[in-house]
Amino acid sequence: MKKFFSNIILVMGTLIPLTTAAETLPLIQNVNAYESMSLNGDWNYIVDVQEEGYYDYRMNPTRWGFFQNAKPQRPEDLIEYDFDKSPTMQIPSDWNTQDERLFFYEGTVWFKKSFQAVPTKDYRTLLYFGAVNYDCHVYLNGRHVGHHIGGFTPFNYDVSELLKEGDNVVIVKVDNKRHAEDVPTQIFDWWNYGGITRDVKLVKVTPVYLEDYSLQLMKADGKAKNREISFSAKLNKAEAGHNVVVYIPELKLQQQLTTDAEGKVSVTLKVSAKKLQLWSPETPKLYQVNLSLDTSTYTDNIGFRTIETHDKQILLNGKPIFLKGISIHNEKPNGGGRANSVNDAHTLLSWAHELGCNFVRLAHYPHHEEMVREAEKMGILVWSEIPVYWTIAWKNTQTFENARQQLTDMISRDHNRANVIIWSIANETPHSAERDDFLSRLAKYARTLDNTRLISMAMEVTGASNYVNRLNDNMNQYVDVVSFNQYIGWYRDVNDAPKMTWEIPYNKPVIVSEFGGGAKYGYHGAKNQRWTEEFQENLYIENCAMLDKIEGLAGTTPWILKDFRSPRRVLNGIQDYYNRKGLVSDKGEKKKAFFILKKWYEGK
Ligand code: GCB
Repeated sequence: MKKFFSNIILVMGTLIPLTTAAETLPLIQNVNAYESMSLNGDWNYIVDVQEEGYYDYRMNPTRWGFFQNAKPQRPEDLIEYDFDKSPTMQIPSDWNTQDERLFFYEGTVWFKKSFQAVPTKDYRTLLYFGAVNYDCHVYLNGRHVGHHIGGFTPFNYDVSELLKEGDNVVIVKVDNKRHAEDVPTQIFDWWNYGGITRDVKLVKVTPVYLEDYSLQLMKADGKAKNREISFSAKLNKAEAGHNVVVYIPELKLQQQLTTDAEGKVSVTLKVSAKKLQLWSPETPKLYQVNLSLDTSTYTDNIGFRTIETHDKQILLNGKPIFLKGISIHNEKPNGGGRANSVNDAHTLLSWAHELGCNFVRLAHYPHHEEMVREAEKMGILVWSEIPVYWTIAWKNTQTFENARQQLTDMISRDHNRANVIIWSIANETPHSAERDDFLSRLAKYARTLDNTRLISMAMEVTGASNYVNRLNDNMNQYVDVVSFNQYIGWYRDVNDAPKMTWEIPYNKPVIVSEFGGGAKYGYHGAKNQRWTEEFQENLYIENCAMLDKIEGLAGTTPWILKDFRSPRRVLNGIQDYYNRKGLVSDKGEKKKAFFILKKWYEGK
């Protein structure tokens, strides 16, 4: 019976191709400004180890897959799955911390959510996902909506043609298996949390809407009486004659514009320098900006600041700033699991604030949008990164396209955030001509998307002898800020930090994007005893003193704020699958080194 039934599937599957019935759209800017219906909450899920919900027994995609959400119609019908009888999981979340059977699981899980909708003819509906890790197929009412890869960036589809009045079913196949040609690649030092990890919603838009807009303060001489804000916007359609108004009530700035044939507008707004309060860590001022398109209005809160470099200095609003930073993973503050709420963001950033930070490195991939927005409200500058990490498949064109898409989506989501000052294109990548080609193309591409911010990447120190550390990376010419990770006192030269000297032969600002060492909270001993808080404390004392000797040091982001889950950290009783380099434990307890860094930052 089973065999016969499977054959039919095979025949049917080959005869009728699986087509995509919705349109993948460029990311909508400021999705929160739109009326939407949240699809967060309980979703049924089925763990599908061999992907039988997608492939038939000859490994051909089957049209009878789980996305059909099939139900027996007659008593004799054989259907070997039932979403409605399957367990539920709270979305957004990662499956690893929601179901103990899935703690180490890497593979496919299907998710299903039923919901009611009342579509109207005057509006279109976008199905929006904040992030899904890693590879997903989305289906609505049995039809394929789209395929997305990349675990940390948002995406949206126009599902208007598939949405029905009344009952609807969205099904998502999520696969987080690792592959050498993916971004990130097969190995990385963080937990590969799978699932629908960020918000899901249905967003109501007018048929013509503001797909993207940008407001950016132009650089100017410190003595300039007037400042210029450049505004540009783009519709989702290349249509002329639409009315766009940009209005900043507090500055009494208003401009009415009409779209050109490409559906675009742009203008330079002038404001007196005295009236404009600049965004900075001390005064994280955001202005309410009202945008309207024909009869619809949208609101955003936007800050105005400039960021640039001059020789070895980073200048915020024209003045040198030392970036007192800390690296952070996008993990919940208490215990593991993907962070996905404003509260998670607030707790993590409050610890950074307490450390005295004015800067965070959001490693090693784009964090959830609330993390960036919360940091912006709290006056914390941001380094944002894509997961081009370690050994990427540099020669593979699809890998490059994947990285490029993740960069595009990171920049499109956050390019109106005043606190984001650095786009990072990579972390600790091994030198080769292919890598230089890949990364230099990415850097140049990033500049075409945003020429107002700084480009960087976390490099490595490659030449070190007789305590002389030399940075020598061909990528120096493509970045604005030369950043590198170094682990003196942990992976290298324990207790030799005082002897180290540094040669960074580039006239660009320098950020030490990582340093640190592991300690288990509450484990005490001598300062040369690995894993004790005292060892880590001493490492910070010696490293901070050493860093003070680096010429042109413009900032640091030590590794890392909080202990985080990693499958590479297997030492029983100490690591227990946590990277222990946190200044606070996985439960939020502060280790001794926290206070060393805090003190060093107080003096900066
Ligand atoms: C690094 C990596 C970071 C690791 C860290 C470590 O250089 O950039 O992702 O977690 O070292 O703890 O070894």
